[in-house]
Amino acid sequence: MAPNLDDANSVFEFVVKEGNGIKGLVDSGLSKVPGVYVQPPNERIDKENSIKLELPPIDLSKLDGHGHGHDEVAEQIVRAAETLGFFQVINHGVPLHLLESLKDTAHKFFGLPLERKAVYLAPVTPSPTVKYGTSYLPEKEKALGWKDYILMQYTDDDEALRYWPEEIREVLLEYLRSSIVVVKKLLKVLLGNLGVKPDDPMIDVFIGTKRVAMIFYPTCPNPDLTVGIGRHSDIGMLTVLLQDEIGGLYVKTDEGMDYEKKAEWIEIPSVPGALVINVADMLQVLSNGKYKSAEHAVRNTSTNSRVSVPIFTMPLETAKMTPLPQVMEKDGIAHYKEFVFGDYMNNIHENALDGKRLLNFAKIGQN
Ligand SMILES: O=C(O)CCC(=O)C(=O)O
Ligand SMILES: [Fe+2]
Repeated sequence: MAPNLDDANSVFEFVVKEGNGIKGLVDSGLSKVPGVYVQPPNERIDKENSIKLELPPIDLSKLDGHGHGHDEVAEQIVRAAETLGFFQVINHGVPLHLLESLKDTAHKFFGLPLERKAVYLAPVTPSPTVKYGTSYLPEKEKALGWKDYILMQYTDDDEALRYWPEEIREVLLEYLRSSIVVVKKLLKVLLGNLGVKPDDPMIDVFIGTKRVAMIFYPTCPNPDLTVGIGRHSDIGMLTVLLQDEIGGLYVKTDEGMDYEKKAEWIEIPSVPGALVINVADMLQVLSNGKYKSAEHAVRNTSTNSRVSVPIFTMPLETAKMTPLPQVMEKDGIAHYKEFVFGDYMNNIHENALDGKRLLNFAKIGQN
């Protein structure tokens, strides 16, 4: 049944509980967003106070060789991770036809009838590793995000082939396989720069948890008032993100950033064939703060729906996190305490999005 748009409970029931999502809300016809989607002014993404990222995409094909080309690219990667914490890569080895197919598949999935998607709502999903939903933590947020998503945790191919939605599993598995190769290359460069020679078992601990999502940001009648995803940093090691040509991903600059602060927000422009890479919290911790896990958010548009396909690589839940000994030898002072990654994750799942507040959990002198 169509919701009563003036009644927050009715909207919540329709969008969140029944699983119609924002997609269902938009399809039911609306000329302005319901009140629960209106963000407080300080949480909105002010386009007027933004600039586009000028950093050209980094050409990863040169990483495969040795010598000058390799070192130059490695330096570009390190520099980007130390300053903004976001960069784009091209010639990454993930097939371009696969990227196109992922975007099409995401549109098709969210266009499926409710029954095909609602079976993956948290209370009924056949596997805890697959979850269809909307916003971030709708039960905990004051204002909801204008997005629907399907999120999967990867354990092995058999499990994925059994439980992930059949419409999307093949492309996602191929995307995961080829992107993990990219993540490993980048981590070798980033950890290598810290004086660490990571072997395979070490990398397997650091990126032992892998999640992949398809996110759908439907057309929004009031994009100035809403956010697709509010300010947050990602919790793991590195995130690989495919965004489409609509754009809308913004990084928030902050005082502590070694980046020329020209605006409050830096838009990561859509570059055909590129993947966006960002540093997440655990890489910031391991590097004792050298690499920056930047706050970012997504702005909606009134003219187009947008899709994105992120892969979140994270440590094993049991992994101990603390600044790496090689970094400590140089730095002397640790800015983060030792903790178990699973505890960090549990902490995030209990809190609505609030920028990088979560990292305080790991900061020395904060609690
Ligand atoms: O959709 C995007 O561009 C960003 C998504 C994101 O930041 C996230 O899911 O953590
Ligand atoms: Fe993110």
